[in-house]
Amino acid sequence: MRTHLHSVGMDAIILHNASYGPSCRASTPHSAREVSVLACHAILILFVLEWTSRPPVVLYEGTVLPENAAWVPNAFCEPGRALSDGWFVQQVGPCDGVDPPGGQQESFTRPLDPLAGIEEFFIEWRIQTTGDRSEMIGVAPASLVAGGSLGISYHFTIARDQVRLIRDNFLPIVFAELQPDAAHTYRVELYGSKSYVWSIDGQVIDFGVPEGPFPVPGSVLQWRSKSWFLSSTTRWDYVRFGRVPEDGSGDYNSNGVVTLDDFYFFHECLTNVRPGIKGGPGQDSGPGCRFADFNADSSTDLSDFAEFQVHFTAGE
Ligand SMILES: [Ca+2]
Ligand SMILES: [Ca+2]
Repeated sequence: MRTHLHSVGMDAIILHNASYGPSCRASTPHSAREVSVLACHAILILFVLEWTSRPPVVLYEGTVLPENAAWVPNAFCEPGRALSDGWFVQQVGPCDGVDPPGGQQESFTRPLDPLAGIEEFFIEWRIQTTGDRSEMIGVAPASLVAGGSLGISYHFTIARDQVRLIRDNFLPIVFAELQPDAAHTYRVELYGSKSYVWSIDGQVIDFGVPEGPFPVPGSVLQWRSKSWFLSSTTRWDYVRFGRVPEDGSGDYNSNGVVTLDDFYFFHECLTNVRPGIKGGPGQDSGPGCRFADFNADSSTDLSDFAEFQVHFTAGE
């Protein structure tokens, strides 16, 4: 058993505590060797399937189309879509031949079953939309929903200057105002049955006791852009979810070692220039950067980088 980390670009599944299968080098005579190698490869494939079935952190970084990063698409009336400088861009509007409400839309869904039962779960996404808040009645222009069969859900609808969270019909609906014409960083942290915290750009918007643990078997995560009456453009920088990394560990993907994969996120924390979330001394680098904040002073700066280097184990 050893720790293994596997990634495919940055639109990757980062694996955790995976166990290598046997080496596929042959040490037997020719015919038997071929059988041995084939069997070995089959075993390795099974290992890979096992790894991909229980990733602790899943990343979509907007550098490939979502359907090429294991998200299941569902589109209506051929909305516009493009990749642009690390962002996935959706353009939606009324559908030719179809009277509104209800125009172009496309969603992407991914099951959360591999993470069911996890005690410290986060979802973080960064988006910007031009859509009007009048579209929210039709769950447009942008939404992200974490939900499942047990009725526990976190249902966000996002417009250019307002966001809405619905957890349950029996709970108050939470609205927050947004600075328009800017991308915002949304983060939800769930701690079993104990607590949930929702923040935007590092500022806590809502928190409380969840109705139950999440994710559970059958839970899914879905994000979408949709036209109800109007046209809009929504840009997704990333959608990330998985185990909340340990504070001050440098280990973003919770795989027990600090490597280049973690450095990608450490560097982001160090250099962030965003509303409410900034890298450098004296700045608040946000809740998504607690893993990078070795001295727990809220900022991610060069003193944290020095400590990151101490923990860094290249190639391991
Ligand atoms: Ca790591
Ligand atoms: Ca710090």
